[in-house]
Amino acid sequence: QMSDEERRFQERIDEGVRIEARDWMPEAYRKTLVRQISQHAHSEVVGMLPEGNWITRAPSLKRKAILMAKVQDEAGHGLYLYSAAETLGVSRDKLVDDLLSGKAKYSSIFNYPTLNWADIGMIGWLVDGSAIINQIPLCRCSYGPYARAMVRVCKEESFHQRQGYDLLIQMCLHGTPEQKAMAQDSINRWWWPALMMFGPSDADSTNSAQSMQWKIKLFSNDELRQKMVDQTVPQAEYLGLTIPDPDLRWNEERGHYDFGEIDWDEFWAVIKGNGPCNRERLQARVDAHENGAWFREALDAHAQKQEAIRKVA
Ligand code: FAQ
Repeated sequence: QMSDEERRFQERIDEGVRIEARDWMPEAYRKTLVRQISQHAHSEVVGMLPEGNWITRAPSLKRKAILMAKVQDEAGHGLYLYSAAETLGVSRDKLVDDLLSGKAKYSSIFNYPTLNWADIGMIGWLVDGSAIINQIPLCRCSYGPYARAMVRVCKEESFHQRQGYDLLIQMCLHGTPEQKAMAQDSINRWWWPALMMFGPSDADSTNSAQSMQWKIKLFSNDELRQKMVDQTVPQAEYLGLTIPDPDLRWNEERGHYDFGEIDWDEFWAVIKGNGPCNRERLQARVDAHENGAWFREALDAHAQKQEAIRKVA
């Protein structure tokens, strides 16, 4: 049973009114947004690790500069998103604590290792590519601060996607047979995890119905996953790479590609903390936080000193 306030809130959503931080909102709406936005922020931050792993081994100065800029952008995205979450009355310290204690989720994709240089192109092409497909609709979601943060994030993600594809064009169309083989090995490992980024199938997506009613989500997990497949298959053909799915074929009647079943056991195992790199990723964040303690303490001491000076004056 909806209260009058809740009914009015839903009417505003249905009319396409943007909800702002100071507006009344149901507690469950606030909670859902904190969950999704903080999970998104954590993904950006943990997402720096797989690519950061290759900065010292980039094959040229140009590629190194591009990769450093991209990884820095992800840090920036994390910061915009933590700020968007803070407008909902939760502190960034609390959100970071939840990540470091293993309580909060972040995207499953960042629990896979980057084993060769083609993986850097593959992450840009497939992972940033999937991220854009998922995030473009979020620019129109019902919560103003999240929607506005997404506009800039999407512009940067689209540059990231292009740099990944450009890297793979170099390797696949202008590279040696060994480089092309490296790219094929990479897509063999990243294809399925990239499809898993969109979340469980609609039948198992517990949050979807409510989030769609509130226009936090505008498309279902399966709809966006289909969009990713349809958009990516021709790009793989151009690169001359084989997508590791024997069931993949164009369905003239549907006007979409049919594709094989995701290994859902693998998906849930990764989400529950048992993917190939979950422990390593979390440990890297815990170490970074502990190693940064002196800096937070120094900021605190500085603030207290300034406060004392102000009081005397
Ligand atoms: N990984 O009911 P649903 C990036 C959880 S892009 C982990 O369908 P929902 C850019 C879900 O939280 C990646 N957990 O959930 C970049 C829920 O658990 P809970 C980040 C997942 O929220 C590129 C449960 O499963 N993007 O970082 C995943 O309605 C390159 C049931 O699922 C975003 O976060 C998963 N893949 O839909 C950075 C986008 N899927 O909380 C660096 C915003 C599902 O009930 C380098 N988020 N779960 O315990 C969303 O659009 C949504 O949250 C979905 C999930 C679509 C991810």
